[in-house]
Amino acid sequence: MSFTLLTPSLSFHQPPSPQRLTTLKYGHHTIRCVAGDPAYSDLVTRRSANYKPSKWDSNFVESLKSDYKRENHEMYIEKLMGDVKHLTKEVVNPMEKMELVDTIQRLGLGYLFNKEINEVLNTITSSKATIKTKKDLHAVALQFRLLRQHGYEVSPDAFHEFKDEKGGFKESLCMDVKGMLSLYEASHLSFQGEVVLDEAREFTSTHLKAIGRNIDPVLLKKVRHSLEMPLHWRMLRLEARWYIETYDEEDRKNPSLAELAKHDFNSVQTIYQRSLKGLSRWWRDLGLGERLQFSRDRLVECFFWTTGVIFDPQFQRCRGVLTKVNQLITTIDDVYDVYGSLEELELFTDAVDRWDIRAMEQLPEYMKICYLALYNTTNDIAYEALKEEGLDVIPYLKKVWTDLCKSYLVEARWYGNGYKPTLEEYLENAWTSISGPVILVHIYFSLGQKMPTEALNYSNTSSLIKWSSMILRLCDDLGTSSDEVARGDVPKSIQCYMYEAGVSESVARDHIKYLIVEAWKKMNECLVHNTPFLQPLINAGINLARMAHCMYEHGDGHGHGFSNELDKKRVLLLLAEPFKFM
Ligand code: 0FV
Ligand code: MN
Ligand code: MN
Ligand code: MN
Ligand code: MN
Repeated sequence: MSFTLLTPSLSFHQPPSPQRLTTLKYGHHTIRCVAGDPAYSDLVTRRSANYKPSKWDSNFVESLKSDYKRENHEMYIEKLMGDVKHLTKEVVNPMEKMELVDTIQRLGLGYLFNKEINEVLNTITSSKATIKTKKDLHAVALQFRLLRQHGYEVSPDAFHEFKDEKGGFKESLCMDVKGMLSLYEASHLSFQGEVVLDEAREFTSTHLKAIGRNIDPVLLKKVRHSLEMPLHWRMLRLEARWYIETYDEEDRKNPSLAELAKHDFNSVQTIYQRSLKGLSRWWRDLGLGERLQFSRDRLVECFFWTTGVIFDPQFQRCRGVLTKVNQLITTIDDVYDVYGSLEELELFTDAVDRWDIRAMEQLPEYMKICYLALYNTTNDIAYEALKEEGLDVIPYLKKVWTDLCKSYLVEARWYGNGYKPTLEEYLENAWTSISGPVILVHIYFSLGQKMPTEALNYSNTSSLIKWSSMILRLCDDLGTSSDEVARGDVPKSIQCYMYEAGVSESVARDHIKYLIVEAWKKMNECLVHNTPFLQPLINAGINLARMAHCMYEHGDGHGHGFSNELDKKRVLLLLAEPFKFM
């Protein structure tokens, strides 16, 4: 089989010789020994990240239980589903149709009404009715956002209507808070070169920040929420949770929608709970976290990532795979960044590249257990794909893991040599070393459908994987690099830019935030011209980037294991606390 998954082949010029002798200084003696020998391990100095133990007791996790029983509400849910379907047909006004679709999606119900949503969007694109809305900023912006989100070709030219003769947005728009908010949200779906949307984002954020309290309180709440993080960047399930609560405060809410959203949220939550309990047992039985005390034991956080990336209840198998993969990435990343010596890391990288059980022999004890956990878990994942879909995915899984380890090694060598890469050089390696390709390729083969392997080489697919990973990397650097650099690590994007451009940390951080916005534009371009079978992967790519914003919004959510109360509360809302019914 020949394939060139995700073009860049990482530089890995010197394949290590497993028997290479290493010279270590011990007092005034010089000792020569081989990495992997017990004597070697006693002599090498190791870093520590002082990661704290998991905040989530496995007893607590494995006893999670919801009072909500879907079986008791099945008939009623059926009726509510009917009500909503009926509603999508009944509403004729194009503006109301779009608002209905938006509400359905924000309540987290979009996945239940794909057919109805597509019907609505098709009538909107094909009817002349929308022309009437030309002067209504909210309508134009909402239409743009919905159509673009769903991959329709749509131009932002309509926004020029709202500019004055000097070429800027009309100041009078400031009175229209709802329209400004819609334009702000729409501007985050821009492509490269759509200057009018950059201007819109600038204009609306400035003016939305300045609005006073004299507006409708629910609208004010929405404005603040959006300024904190735009809708397009938000993790879907947490957004659903927030919106369900906010929707209850609306004067014009539809009771069937409000009820259905709560039932759906609670049912999905029970599915997550069951899955998390099983995964917690898997991790406990594996015992890897316990053996490798230096590494992050973050099963619950890894599951939280997973629900953000793949939320549909139907993708249960995929969530299982992804949680395991996330935890393995987390552990192996710590081997490279914290504990392993350069010689050991060369050996480990070589062993992964060989993908051979015999390669384990060359490794020190602590790496053997790690290697076998990776080897067995990956082979189990591949076994499932072979059994269920008749696909041999080992070459693909092996390739992404090898690329990841090679990119880790590049960083370890840079660190070892005190080398300071340019930002560009760093990023070319770092979008791989953040593990996005490992995550997305595993998702691709665990969706429970026979996925065409060639699709991974389509330029649009590679581009999606690259830019999603890039956002993950940049957000991670914003959240984690202060600690990393303090304990000893390669300069991350922020530090690379500081050295290169001779600027302060705060200027460098702003530059990284700018790069995130640019990466989003490239990712948005992947929303169009795609084949339907790639849709779940596209969603996962976008959701991975959203998760990155969510995880690192308040610092290092993953490494610190949600030590701040706000983050902890989020996990509980998502995984433990159902909506109550009167
Ligand atoms: C981040 O850690 C980390 F471990 C990630 C993102 C791996 C797991 C990925 C998911 C659960 C999505 P860290 O900041 O140490 O990563 P780098 O690459 O900066 O060492
Ligand atoms: Mn790393
Ligand atoms: Mn790390
Ligand atoms: Mn590192
Ligand atoms: Mn990091």
